[in-house]
Amino acid sequence: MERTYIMVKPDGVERRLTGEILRRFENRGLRLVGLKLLVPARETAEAHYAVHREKPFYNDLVEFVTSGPVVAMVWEGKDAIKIARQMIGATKPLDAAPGTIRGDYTADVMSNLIHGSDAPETAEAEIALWFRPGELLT
Ligand code: IDP
Ligand code: MG
Repeated sequence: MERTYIMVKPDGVERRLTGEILRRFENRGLRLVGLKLLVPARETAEAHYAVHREKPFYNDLVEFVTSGPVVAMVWEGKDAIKIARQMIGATKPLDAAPGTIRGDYTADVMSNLIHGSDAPETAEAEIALWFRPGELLT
């Protein structure tokens, strides 16, 4: 069993795509073990995207992800990290295949609706960053 941090970004909440995204994860058979709606604090967003802090888009990215409410979630299942990344689709709009969340609902490289952890180590760090242990099912 594996856990992954998934977040509907402010554009996804604003566009009323939260239900559609939840439905896709439920249909795929992953188990929801944590869920909350919040406007991210700047420090949380900066820590979440720390790996990108030298990138030219970093400041805009932090601005974007703190611009409104997000839906923070933890999903559990066998190979949950890779399965979620597959469902989310590629970062570059041209590479985001139809049938993926990004490929079906966005063509913007930054406002791309959803985040998903990319590896077991980042999943663990992101879950700890966004959730207290008591907020997650066991
Ligand atoms: P990922 O979300 O698919 O893992 P990353 O490369 O980790 O993609 O980038 C994190 C986030 O930064 C992306 O989801 C997107 O919102 C934003 N981003 C990535 N590349 C660019 C870019 O070239 N311009 C603007 N924003 C970008
Ligand atoms: Mg990433």
